[in-house]
Amino acid sequence: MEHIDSAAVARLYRMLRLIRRTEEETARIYPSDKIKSPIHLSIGQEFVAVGVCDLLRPIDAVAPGYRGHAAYIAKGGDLPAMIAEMYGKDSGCARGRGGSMHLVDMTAGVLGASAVVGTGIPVATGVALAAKRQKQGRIVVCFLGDGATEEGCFSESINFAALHKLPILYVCENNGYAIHEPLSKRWATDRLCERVATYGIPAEKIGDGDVFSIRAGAERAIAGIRAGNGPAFMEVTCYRWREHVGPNEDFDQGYRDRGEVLPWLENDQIPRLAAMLREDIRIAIDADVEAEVSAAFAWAESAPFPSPDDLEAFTYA
Ligand SMILES: Cc1ncc(C[n+]2csc(CCOP(=O)(O)OP(=O)(O)O)c2C)c(N)n1
Ligand SMILES: [Mg+2]
Repeated sequence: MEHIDSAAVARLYRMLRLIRRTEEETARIYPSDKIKSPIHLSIGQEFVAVGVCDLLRPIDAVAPGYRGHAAYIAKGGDLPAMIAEMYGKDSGCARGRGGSMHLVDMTAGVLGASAVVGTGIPVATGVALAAKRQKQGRIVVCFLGDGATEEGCFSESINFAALHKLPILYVCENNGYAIHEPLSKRWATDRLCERVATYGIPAEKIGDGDVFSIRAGAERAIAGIRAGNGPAFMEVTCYRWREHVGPNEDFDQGYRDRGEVLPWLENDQIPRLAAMLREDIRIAIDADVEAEVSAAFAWAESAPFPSPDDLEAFTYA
């Protein structure tokens, strides 16, 4: 591991911890039914969004999928507005109409997510086309699951982005499953990066679950994108610790074995980075994160629901 400065460790640790604690709190509250939307937690996968988004500037954009809490928070999306959105409140980031799968914060550069697998890919590609034409140096990062690579729009979009040299980084969070279906039942080969490379763009797999490796990989990819060389692709191996949708574990469901998660628990980047920090710094970060998370939930809880008079607002017809 190359030298990493302590400010970067503290920054990455804080973000990992903020996302983890937000999602743990979401899972804890979920059975109370105060959270009105389905939730797809990224617990265990946070390091992907954190490593990549650490390199982005406010003007850059990210496109999260429906498992999007980590990308939203890591890009600087408003946390109280995200929690209020899950509570169905009017002050939610989508005015309480969308829930967890439809996060958006255009001020922070978080493009609106959707519940439909893969839909962020062509949208992010279109935003990258606009960014290229606007010539302000803006780049786009599109997060997608391994399942989303099976949608036709994935191939169409990367071909288009490669042809037009668009400033976009596609990041595939390969957690090995689409709902309960493992890769072995879906892909004839797992050589995803080779498939993508044939479109004429650099494609790198990061398989060690190390937030610094991901950050370094993203740094290489983004350097090329910012230099005007066109798109790049990263495949990051990760693992979903909880059930596909909902707050619980699901190792009793018969489609995967608890043994699969053990190396990932061992590799958890949060205690790893905590151990790299000076004790007093870590304690201060933890306290700060707890305060931020509880304030966000308290604000969401006390916020008003949308008025019934607004039932037909924001509809096209
Ligand atoms: C177009 C479409 N097809 C099917 C579904 C049902 N569905 C919801 S999530 C999902 C799995 C997607 O897996 P992946 O892209 O690997 O993301 P992960 O859930 O693992 O993060 C499917 C098939 C959907 N929402 N949209
Ligand atoms: Mg998946």
